[in-house]
Amino acid sequence: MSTGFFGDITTIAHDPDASADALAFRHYDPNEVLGGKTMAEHLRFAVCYWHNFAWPGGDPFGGQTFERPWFEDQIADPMEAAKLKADVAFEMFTALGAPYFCFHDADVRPEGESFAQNTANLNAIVDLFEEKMAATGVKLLWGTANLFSHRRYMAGAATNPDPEVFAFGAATVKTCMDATHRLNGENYVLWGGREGYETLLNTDLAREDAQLGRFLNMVVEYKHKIGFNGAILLEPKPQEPTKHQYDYDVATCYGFLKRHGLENEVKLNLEQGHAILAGHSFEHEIALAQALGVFGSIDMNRNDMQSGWDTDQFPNNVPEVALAYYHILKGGGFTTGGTNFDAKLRRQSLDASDLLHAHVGGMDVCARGLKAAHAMLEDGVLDGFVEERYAGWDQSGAKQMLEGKRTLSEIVAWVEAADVNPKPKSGRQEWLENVVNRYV
Ligand code: XLS
Ligand code: NI
Ligand code: NI
Repeated sequence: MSTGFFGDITTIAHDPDASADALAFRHYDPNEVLGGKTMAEHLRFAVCYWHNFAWPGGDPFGGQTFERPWFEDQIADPMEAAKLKADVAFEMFTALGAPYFCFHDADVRPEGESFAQNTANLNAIVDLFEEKMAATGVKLLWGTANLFSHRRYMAGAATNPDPEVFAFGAATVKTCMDATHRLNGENYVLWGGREGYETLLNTDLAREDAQLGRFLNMVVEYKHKIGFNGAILLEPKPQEPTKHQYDYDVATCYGFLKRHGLENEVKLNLEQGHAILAGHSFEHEIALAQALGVFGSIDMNRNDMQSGWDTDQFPNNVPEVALAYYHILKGGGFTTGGTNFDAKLRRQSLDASDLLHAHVGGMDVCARGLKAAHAMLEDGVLDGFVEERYAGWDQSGAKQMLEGKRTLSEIVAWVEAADVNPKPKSGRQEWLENVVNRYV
């Protein structure tokens, strides 16, 4: 029995010729094959629970704008509300044909008075999810714990000066990992929302680093203990909500993982808007994570160029998205990861159909980006140029330098004997940009 929230819409089809206002995919065809994989297999779309079903539409100057039948002001029993929310959520995943979803504990279950009550509430919803996943075929891309909304976490979870908060957070992560494991989640994400500081005047950086390192090591130990085969992913973000966050960007996270012996255990979930906040581009973060062997998954969204906030808008810039997928495909594509829309409506987009249009548009933008990225790789023009640019390193003398077989003095001898006198070559950036422009 449908909740009727989306009217009579139950599925959205691929129809390139659909009329302007019709809900249809113009570019995303889950069955279209690119390089031996379907688009669905390449993109591995996930719908997030929090922005779509838990967020009331507030901003710093105003509260709730959305009226949803499962919100507190509409339904007295919070567990009934959570169930209705789940019904609507699965109706949306199904209508979109999204293979995956993602959630935080706090998005899906009512907040209890105690840890035990939170766990019981979560487990009741996980029972329900199990049934719904079996009935619909929708899978879990990742689960996570919300260790940032409740006031107990105002000074962080793992990095809190109070060990009781650390313990409460650790216990909560265990229950969320159990839930993710039960639901066959393919990853477990940790976004350190308040793992950072507001002022150095009250903060001990060395202690907080040690606490965060121990916390993540416990997560990895527990993953092995329960035999969770998914990937553990950290999600970098430089600031917001705190002034400075420890998981600043890919480079910072990699240093942290190395320092705590976790670089082979933990990978990264990269978000478009977070890359921009850190002063990078999305493709920079993806390419660096690939280069360091820690690429895991992506949170797809975009920021408003003017605002300087993490505005979590749906993507609509095909060239940008194409370069992101270019680096993903170049690294071999997703394994456990996927494309999670960590994106929300604008607060004036009140209707149920706005939720659908937002995702349909986002999925179409990703499909266009993927097609362009695949074509760029297949034609090999860009890759070929890069290979040629580094070709000198294939020569034996050059190899010896890189492999540590030549000292500085030996290099001097070689430079003198062979009269080494390098001639600069063009990097051909404008031509490369023109090449990209032909695909997007
Ligand atoms: C917030 C983060 C958050 C994570 C999951 O900025 O993107 O939504 O993806 O905790
Ligand atoms: Ni995110
Ligand atoms: Ni974000």
